[in-house]
Amino acid sequence: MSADLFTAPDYFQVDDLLSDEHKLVRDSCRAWVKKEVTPIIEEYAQKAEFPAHLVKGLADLGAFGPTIPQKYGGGGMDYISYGLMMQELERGDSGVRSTASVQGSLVMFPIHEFGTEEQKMKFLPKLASGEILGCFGLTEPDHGSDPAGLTSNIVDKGNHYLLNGAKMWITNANLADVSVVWAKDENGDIRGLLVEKGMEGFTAPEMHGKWSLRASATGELVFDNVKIPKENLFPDIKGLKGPLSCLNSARYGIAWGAVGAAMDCYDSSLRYAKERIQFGKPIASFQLIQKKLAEMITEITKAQLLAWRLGTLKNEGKATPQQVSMAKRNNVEIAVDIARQARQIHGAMGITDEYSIMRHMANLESVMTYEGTHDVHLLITGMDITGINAFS
Ligand code: TGC
Ligand code: FAD
Repeated sequence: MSADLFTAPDYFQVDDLLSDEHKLVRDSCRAWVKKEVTPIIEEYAQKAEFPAHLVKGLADLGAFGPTIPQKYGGGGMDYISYGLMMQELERGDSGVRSTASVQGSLVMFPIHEFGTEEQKMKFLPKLASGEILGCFGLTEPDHGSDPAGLTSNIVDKGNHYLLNGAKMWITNANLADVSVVWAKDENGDIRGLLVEKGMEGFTAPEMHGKWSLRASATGELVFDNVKIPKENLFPDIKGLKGPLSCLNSARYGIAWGAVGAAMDCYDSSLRYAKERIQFGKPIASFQLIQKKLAEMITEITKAQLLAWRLGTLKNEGKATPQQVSMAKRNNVEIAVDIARQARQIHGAMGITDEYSIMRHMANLESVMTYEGTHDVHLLITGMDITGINAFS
């Protein structure tokens, strides 16, 4: 890959809306991505391997549980800092951001929100320091957009629960030391439990053959009469609102992260268009190229402002899940469009690993599907504004 010359666009002076602490967090994350991620990520994506050596650096940056209280090893930061981190990580690669999203929002968040004090003390500090990795198992082979129908189940056996079922498409499944798993109890209520690596009857094979998020590990979780100690159950949370409330936090991170991928595509396109000569002129002098670049920066600016405003609402405890859905859907969509336009601007070079464009484009196809598909988020907005459920 070419040298990382990334310069972040900021057309509406969003920087002025950030505190010194926000800028410090953003800049240290940006520098880390330049030093550690961009030099190696194409190679790992080409060989479809998770760059496990980045885990320690992510932890040192504070990317694992930035909003979790420091008492449990988290960063104790606000939601703007968290968002900026996700933006910078996804500027490097969506899979690197995924690792941070899953560890922080989908593993540490539920343990902090729903776990007992013992569960918090046992897992959170080690997750924050990257000593252990976690994963989040909601999706099943037959239940993706409709997790209410999930069939993984636990049966109360007196001194333990017996867990059966299977999860699919789980980020970091094969690497996880602890899996947050959602299964139904004998009353049909969805419950959350902590499944630990090495428990008898539990396997987590890696899935292969992805054209997207190739530098991120994805796998299955298979439970065959796994004995789960009673102390590994989240005691009080019941129903779909448990896993869905974790998604609010992760989807929020994606709303920022997608802006990072879009910025990288725009920045590379602007530079390439000014340098590439055709018909005796830089291609940036042609109106059709300028139209693409102008539309990219317009959409990035709107997405930055949407993410920032959502962050301030989250800091005030006022952001609704429906607002999160709108931001996730919009920002991923504009990022996918920008990656496609960027690929055209780069011509044939755009399909090579000299540039990050094609990798971002392929990654963003997964981002559009996971954490609720593009159309699921549209229907969430539709239901919010009409009061009518169009899902079923
Ligand atoms: P519905 O009847 O609407 O709701 C059931 C209960 O849940 C509550 N609720 C929420 N609570 C918190 N946050 C939200 N966002 C919530 N949405 C709903 C709701 O109030 C209700 O509570 P209660 O007390 O009345 O029981 O549920 P539904 O079955 O009709 O489904 C609604 C729908 C389709 C929106 C939901 O199922 C959905 O969001 N589906 C998409 C599934 C999804 O996003 N899966 C993601 C899996 S994890 C993942 O992809 C990780 S990728 C990781 C990475 O690498 O980054
Ligand atoms: P489906 O639900 O089968 O949807 C197929 C199509 O039908 C979509 O276009 C969808 O929008 C549409 N559709 C479905 N229902 C409706 C409706 N009512 N109205 C209109 N259209 C509808 N899950 C986890 O639990 N943990 C993870 O860590 C995780 N990581 C992932 C990593 C990757 C790389 C990927 C690709 C997925 C991951 N997922 C994870 C799963 C992800 O959340 C699901 O793929 C997603 O929720 C969609 O489910 P599905 O793929 O089964 O699609």
